Amino acid sequence: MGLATRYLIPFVEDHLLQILVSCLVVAGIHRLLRRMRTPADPRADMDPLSASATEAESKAEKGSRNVIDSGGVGDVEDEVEDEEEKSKLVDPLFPDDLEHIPYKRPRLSAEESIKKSKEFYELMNTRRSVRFFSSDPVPREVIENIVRTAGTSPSGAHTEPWTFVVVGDPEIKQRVREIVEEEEEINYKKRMGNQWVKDLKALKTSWVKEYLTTAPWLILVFKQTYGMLPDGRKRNHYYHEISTVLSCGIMLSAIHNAGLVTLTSTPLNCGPALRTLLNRPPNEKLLLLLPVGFPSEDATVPDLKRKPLEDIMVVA
Ligand code: IYR
Repeated sequence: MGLATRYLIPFVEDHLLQILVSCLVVAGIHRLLRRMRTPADPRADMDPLSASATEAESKAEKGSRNVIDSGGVGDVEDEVEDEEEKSKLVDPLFPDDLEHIPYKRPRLSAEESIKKSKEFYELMNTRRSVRFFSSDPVPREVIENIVRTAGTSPSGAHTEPWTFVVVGDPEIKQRVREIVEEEEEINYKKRMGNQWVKDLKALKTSWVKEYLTTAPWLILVFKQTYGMLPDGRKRNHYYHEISTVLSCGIMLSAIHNAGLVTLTSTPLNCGPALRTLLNRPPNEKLLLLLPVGFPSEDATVPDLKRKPLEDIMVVA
């Protein structure tokens, strides 16, 4: 007590201004550090195609605060609404009294089921990623059926957060190729790094993408990060990334089933330019670029083996 009266109080009285200024500086630094620790946009590492999206674009994408980014795989925090957000709720996706109707599938015998699952596996096991395409035409109706099939995919709350842009026009294909090759050259030379380029060497990939102009069709798959209501308000698209990727898996099966080939190409950093070229709105982000057609006569694929069942399945 004596010490406080003798030293502390006179010290505080003499240095009041300095103490106040120091407190303000410390509070400022604390705020700055907190901001720096706020996690980056979780999409940044899941959306390489849009990696060069501008600040303005990402702001537009986040839009009004009632749109929750639940594109990833369900971080609880993503789904939590605060009071302010609740007051901006839009109408629910479906009426509360939405009818639930009976659903049945023909019941196969065990033998039939084994036979069919084996046949489907054998069909899918002949699928390969192909880089050499024939320019032979493929009827548009086939592409329409493939897109319809992709559209049967499950999606978060049935939001169907996908857009499939189909390109058959040679001039647009040429522009797509130019955009992709320009970025891919930088990717291979600078962005991907030595290890990645080394890992791909045997696959004979490069930044030259002839297939983008040879294949009769390109399908560009966009995920919709949120939906737009007619009045301009935004609607949450839950799990937009995983939903769209699921639709892509179904699409790959549909392409293969139609006797065609594709290449699951994911050109880094081309998303914004391709979105602009194709006049897609800011809520759409490119996920995959699929050339679709017949393989060329002299097409080859690397002699790769698939992991056996024992290596991919664990019975717990
Ligand atoms: N996106 C590049 C590089 C590439 C990356 C992977 I992983 C591949 O399996 C193949 C290619 C390209 O399309 O060339």
